[in-house]
Amino acid sequence: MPFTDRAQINAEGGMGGMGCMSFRREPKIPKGGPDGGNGGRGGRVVLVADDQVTDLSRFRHQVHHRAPNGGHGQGKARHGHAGTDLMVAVPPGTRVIRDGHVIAELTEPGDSVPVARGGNGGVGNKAFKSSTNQAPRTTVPGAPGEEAWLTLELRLAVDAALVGLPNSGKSALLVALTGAAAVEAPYPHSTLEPAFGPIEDPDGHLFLIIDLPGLAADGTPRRDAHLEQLERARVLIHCIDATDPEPAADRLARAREGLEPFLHDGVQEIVVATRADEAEEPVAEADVSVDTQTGTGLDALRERLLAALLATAR
Ligand SMILES: Nc1nc2c(ncn2[C@@H]2O[C@H](COP(=O)(O)OP(=O)(O)O)[C@@H](O)[C@H]2O)c(=O)[nH]1
Ligand SMILES: [Mg+2]
Repeated sequence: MPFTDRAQINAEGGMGGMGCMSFRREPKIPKGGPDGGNGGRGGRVVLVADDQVTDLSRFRHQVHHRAPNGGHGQGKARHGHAGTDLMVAVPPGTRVIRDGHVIAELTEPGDSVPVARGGNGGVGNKAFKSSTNQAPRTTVPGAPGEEAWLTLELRLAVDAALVGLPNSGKSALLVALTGAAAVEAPYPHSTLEPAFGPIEDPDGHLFLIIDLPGLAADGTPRRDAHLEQLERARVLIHCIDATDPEPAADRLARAREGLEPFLHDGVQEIVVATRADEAEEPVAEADVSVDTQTGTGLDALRERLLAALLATAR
């Protein structure tokens, strides 16, 4: 399933259970009073961030999420049980939007937000007994649960992003920096799919790097390319092909223009000339030159990247 960072879901709280109409019936008590119990309240729908979930793709086919109903009241003044909450797992980094307003950001695993209340339980006839009405036959049914349409937007907590024009060596660099296994994993078939990999500093802190193949050759953002995932990136690793005869400054400017709408203030950029092994001359605009064939420049890049990540630490 392709990487999905946006979804619409419908959440509905459970119905409240019905109030019960019942009269006490026992052999030695001919005229027992009303003893119908109340209904339980319906369950809520609660979104909870779970780090086992990596994106929003499951919601393409699971749109409706309805919590269990409350139990019905019963005779002998027994109340119905409350409906259990329906916990819906979403990836950490999910923003929850209702009626155009952000109602929650579920950043850390375990963060949660109720999105649809359960309906109130009904009222049994026992509750209507009064001095003037000893045998009420009145009950109140359970109320329907709250219903809401929600937009979910995933903004991954990526630390750095590999960006650049197509064929600028992003994928090869992600593999070289973070290890191929991480890259091959979830979305191998489309060139528009982001790939991920971790990089570790000497203290063992992990930083997440994303490879975002989102620009067309002319520098314009491609549709459905998930460039919104740049929102949390603090460092851009801007790749530029050192073997391309077109002036590097022009290519950099083109890519920067396309990326601009997706960047926030304070993001740092490291310009990396790739395929240095095949290049005739070095790229003057580059901060680092690398070549994934022999590994030249990778340590220098790693050092620079970690320094930039620490300088911009969240
Ligand atoms: N010789 C050489 N080839 C490279 C290097 N980095 C990438 N390539 C090749 O350049 C092409 C484009 O690289 P790729 O990582 O797919 O670019 P992307 O489109 O930006 O992800 C591929 O054929 C890579 O094998 C490098 O350092 N040296
Ligand atoms: Mg690629």
